[in-house]
Amino acid sequence: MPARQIYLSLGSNIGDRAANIERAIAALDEADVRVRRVSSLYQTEPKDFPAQHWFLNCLVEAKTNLPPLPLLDALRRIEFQMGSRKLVARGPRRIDVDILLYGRATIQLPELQIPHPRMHLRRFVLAPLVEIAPALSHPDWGDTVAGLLAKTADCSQVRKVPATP
Ligand code: PH2
Ligand code: MG
Ligand code: MG
Repeated sequence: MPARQIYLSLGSNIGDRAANIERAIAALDEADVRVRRVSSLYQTEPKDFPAQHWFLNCLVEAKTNLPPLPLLDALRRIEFQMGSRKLVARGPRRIDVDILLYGRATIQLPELQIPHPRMHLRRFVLAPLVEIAPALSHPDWGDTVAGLLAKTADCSQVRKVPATP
């Protein structure tokens, strides 16, 4: 299978959030997910389940030979090995790694939907994605990610963390 370009959203709101994201990115490389680009970190207001700490989120572009479901398994393993447990749906998480896009594929399985069905509703996904791939589009959208960000109804707060020199 040829390597596919994928986009992953990473988030953490428990413990040392920046260290958690850094560790997960390092673990991706060991799981046959070759990281190509990483966005800035963003401080983001919690969505869907408001009574929790703010998240740090970032976006990763990578290449992988793993088919979609083995990729999902590899990401679940990274989350589990880092001690991340999903106690509440959309609640607090040490690390969460979600697949947004897998090449130009559309996947509708109970355990995996690609493109991620809520990504256009999430400024914490779109803002870092626009930073690394503004012109990216998918056949299901008829729009670029920059267009999705311009049109999103989500007005939750997303603040880019300035790079440390
Ligand atoms: N993840 C969720 C639910 N809400 N909010 C923000 N800001 N960032 C996230 O990564 C996030 C969320 C479920 O995975
Ligand atoms: Mg998530
Ligand atoms: Mg997840």
